[in-house]
Amino acid sequence: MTDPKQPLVGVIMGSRSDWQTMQHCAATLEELQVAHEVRIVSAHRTPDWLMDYAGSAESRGLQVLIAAAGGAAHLPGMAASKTVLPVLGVPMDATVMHGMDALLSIVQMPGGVPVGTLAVGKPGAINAALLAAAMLGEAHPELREALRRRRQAMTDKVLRDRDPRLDPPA
Ligand code: RP5
Repeated sequence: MTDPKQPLVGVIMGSRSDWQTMQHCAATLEELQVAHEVRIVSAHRTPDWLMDYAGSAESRGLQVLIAAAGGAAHLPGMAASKTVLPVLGVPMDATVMHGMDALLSIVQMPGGVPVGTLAVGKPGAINAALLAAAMLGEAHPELREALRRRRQAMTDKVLRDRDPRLDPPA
Protein backbone atom coordinates (compact mmCIF):
# COMPACT_ATOMS: atom_id res chain seq x y z
CA MET A 1 0.00 0.00 0.00
CA THR A 2 1.46 3.35 -1.04
CA ASP A 3 1.64 6.11 1.56
CA PRO A 4 -1.09 8.49 0.34
CA LYS A 5 0.91 11.47 1.63
CA GLN A 6 4.09 10.53 -0.20
CA PRO A 7 4.43 12.88 -3.18
CA LEU A 8 5.03 10.96 -6.39
CA VAL A 9 5.43 14.00 -8.63
CA GLY A 10 7.62 17.01 -7.97
CA VAL A 11 6.49 20.15 -9.77
CA ILE A 12 9.20 22.81 -9.90
CA MET A 13 9.30 26.17 -11.61
CA GLY A 14 11.92 28.84 -12.03
CA SER A 15 9.92 31.71 -10.59
CA ARG A 16 6.74 32.57 -8.74
CA SER A 17 5.74 34.28 -12.00
CA ASP A 18 5.43 30.80 -13.57
CA TRP A 19 2.72 29.80 -11.07
CA GLN A 20 -0.03 31.56 -13.01
CA THR A 21 0.54 28.95 -15.73
CA MET A 22 1.69 26.04 -13.60
CA GLN A 23 -1.33 26.23 -11.31
CA HIS A 24 -3.07 24.38 -14.13
CA CYS A 25 -0.56 21.56 -13.79
CA ALA A 26 -1.14 21.33 -10.06
CA ALA A 27 -4.92 21.54 -10.52
CA THR A 28 -4.81 18.65 -13.00
CA LEU A 29 -2.72 16.55 -10.63
CA GLU A 30 -5.22 17.33 -7.87
CA GLU A 31 -8.13 16.43 -10.12
CA LEU A 32 -6.50 13.04 -10.79
CA GLN A 33 -5.55 12.70 -7.10
CA VAL A 34 -1.85 12.36 -7.84
CA ALA A 35 0.16 13.09 -4.68
CA HIS A 36 2.55 15.89 -5.54
CA GLU A 37 4.61 18.75 -4.20
CA VAL A 38 5.20 22.18 -5.73
CA ARG A 39 8.37 24.25 -5.28
CA ILE A 40 10.02 27.33 -6.77
CA VAL A 41 13.52 26.23 -7.74
CA SER A 42 15.58 28.52 -9.96
CA ALA A 43 18.48 27.24 -12.06
CA HIS A 44 20.26 30.58 -12.07
CA ARG A 45 19.15 32.09 -8.74
CA THR A 46 19.27 28.99 -6.53
CA PRO A 47 21.59 26.53 -8.32
CA ASP A 48 22.59 24.74 -5.10
CA TRP A 49 18.94 24.26 -4.08
CA LEU A 50 18.24 22.89 -7.57
CA MET A 51 21.07 20.37 -7.23
CA ASP A 52 19.85 19.36 -3.76
CA TYR A 53 16.25 19.09 -4.94
CA ALA A 54 16.89 17.05 -8.09
CA GLY A 55 19.70 15.04 -6.51
CA SER A 56 17.49 13.91 -3.60
CA ALA A 57 14.25 13.51 -5.56
CA GLU A 58 14.55 9.76 -6.09
CA SER A 59 15.58 8.99 -2.50
CA ARG A 60 12.65 11.09 -1.26
CA GLY A 61 10.24 8.87 -3.19
CA LEU A 62 9.42 11.13 -6.11
CA GLN A 63 8.90 9.24 -9.37
CA VAL A 64 8.47 12.01 -11.93
CA LEU A 65 9.67 15.61 -12.04
CA ILE A 66 7.84 18.35 -13.92
CA ALA A 67 10.01 21.43 -14.46
CA ALA A 68 8.74 24.71 -15.89
CA ALA A 69 10.95 27.59 -16.96
CA GLY A 70 10.94 30.58 -19.27
CA GLY A 71 13.65 32.41 -21.19
CA ALA A 72 16.95 30.55 -21.34
CA ALA A 73 15.12 27.80 -19.41
CA HIS A 74 17.95 25.71 -17.96
CA LEU A 75 15.86 24.28 -15.13
CA PRO A 76 14.49 21.09 -16.75
CA GLY A 77 17.82 20.09 -18.28
CA MET A 78 19.79 20.81 -15.13
CA ALA A 79 17.25 18.87 -13.05
CA ALA A 80 17.57 15.97 -15.50
CA SER A 81 21.36 16.09 -15.13
CA LYS A 82 21.01 15.22 -11.43
CA THR A 83 18.49 12.37 -11.59
CA VAL A 84 17.49 9.39 -13.69
CA LEU A 85 13.83 10.00 -12.87
CA PRO A 86 11.79 11.08 -15.89
CA VAL A 87 11.78 14.87 -16.23
CA LEU A 88 9.01 16.64 -18.12
CA GLY A 89 9.77 20.19 -19.23
CA VAL A 90 7.16 22.88 -19.69
CA PRO A 91 8.28 26.01 -21.57
CA MET A 92 6.87 29.23 -20.13
CA ASP A 93 5.78 32.24 -22.18
CA ALA A 94 7.85 34.67 -20.10
CA THR A 95 9.68 36.95 -22.51
CA VAL A 96 9.25 38.93 -25.72
CA MET A 97 9.84 35.63 -27.54
CA HIS A 98 6.58 34.20 -26.16
CA GLY A 99 8.01 30.86 -25.10
CA MET A 100 9.86 30.04 -28.32
CA ASP A 101 13.15 30.64 -26.49
CA ALA A 102 12.18 28.32 -23.63
CA LEU A 103 10.75 25.72 -26.02
CA LEU A 104 13.98 25.47 -28.01
CA SER A 105 16.11 25.53 -24.90
CA ILE A 106 14.17 22.71 -23.24
CA VAL A 107 13.55 20.53 -26.29
CA GLN A 108 17.11 20.65 -27.63
CA MET A 109 18.77 18.56 -24.94
CA PRO A 110 21.89 16.88 -26.28
CA GLY A 111 21.53 13.13 -26.67
CA GLY A 112 22.06 11.28 -23.39
CA VAL A 113 20.09 13.34 -20.86
CA PRO A 114 16.47 13.49 -21.95
CA VAL A 115 13.78 16.00 -21.03
CA GLY A 116 10.31 15.17 -22.30
CA THR A 117 9.17 18.53 -23.62
CA LEU A 118 5.55 19.66 -23.59
CA ALA A 119 3.77 22.51 -25.32
CA VAL A 120 4.38 26.14 -24.33
CA GLY A 121 2.19 27.49 -21.54
CA LYS A 122 -1.12 26.22 -20.17
CA PRO A 123 -1.61 23.27 -22.57
CA GLY A 124 1.87 22.03 -21.69
CA ALA A 125 1.22 22.50 -17.98
CA ILE A 126 -1.94 20.41 -18.16
CA ASN A 127 -0.40 17.77 -20.41
CA ALA A 128 2.65 17.42 -18.18
CA ALA A 129 0.32 16.43 -15.34
CA LEU A 130 -1.57 13.99 -17.57
CA LEU A 131 1.66 12.47 -18.87
CA ALA A 132 3.04 12.12 -15.36
CA ALA A 133 -0.14 10.31 -14.33
CA ALA A 134 0.18 8.05 -17.38
CA MET A 135 3.77 7.22 -16.40
CA LEU A 136 2.55 6.24 -12.94
CA GLY A 137 -0.36 4.24 -14.33
CA GLU A 138 1.29 0.81 -14.32
CA ALA A 139 2.06 0.95 -10.60
CA HIS A 140 -1.10 2.93 -9.75
CA PRO A 141 -3.99 1.48 -11.77
CA GLU A 142 -6.43 3.96 -10.22
CA LEU A 143 -4.60 6.71 -12.08
CA ARG A 144 -4.96 4.88 -15.36
CA GLU A 145 -8.69 4.58 -14.71
CA ALA A 146 -8.90 8.28 -13.83
CA LEU A 147 -7.21 9.10 -17.14
CA ARG A 148 -9.63 6.84 -18.99
CA ARG A 149 -12.61 8.56 -17.34
CA ARG A 150 -11.20 11.98 -18.18
CA ARG A 151 -10.76 11.07 -21.84
CA GLN A 152 -14.28 9.69 -21.98
CA ALA A 153 -15.67 12.88 -20.42
CA MET A 154 -13.93 14.93 -23.12
CA THR A 155 -15.39 12.71 -25.84
CA ASP A 156 -18.88 12.84 -24.32
CA LYS A 157 -18.73 16.64 -24.05
CA VAL A 158 -18.03 17.04 -27.76
CA LEU A 159 -20.63 14.49 -28.76
CA ARG A 160 -23.27 16.27 -26.66
CA ASP A 161 -22.45 19.57 -28.35
CA ARG A 162 -21.96 18.93 -32.05
CA ASP A 163 -23.84 21.89 -33.51
CA PRO A 164 -21.91 25.16 -32.93
CA ARG A 165 -25.01 27.20 -33.86
CA LEU A 166 -26.77 26.02 -30.69
CA ASP A 167 -26.04 27.08 -27.14
CA PRO A 168 -23.92 24.46 -25.38
CA PRO A 169 -25.93 22.10 -23.15
CA ALA A 170 -25.88 22.93 -19.43
C1 RP5 B 1 12.80 31.97 -15.54
O1 RP5 B 1 12.72 33.29 -15.92
C2 RP5 B 1 11.52 31.66 -14.85
O2 RP5 B 1 11.19 30.32 -15.05
C3 RP5 B 1 10.52 32.59 -15.47
O3 RP5 B 1 9.76 31.95 -16.47
C4 RP5 B 1 11.38 33.67 -16.11
C5 RP5 B 1 11.12 35.04 -15.55
O4 RP5 B 1 11.31 35.00 -14.16
P1 RP5 B 1 10.99 36.28 -13.26
O5 RP5 B 1 11.92 37.36 -13.74
O6 RP5 B 1 9.54 36.61 -13.49
O7 RP5 B 1 11.24 35.87 -11.86
O8 RP5 B 1 13.87 31.73 -14.70
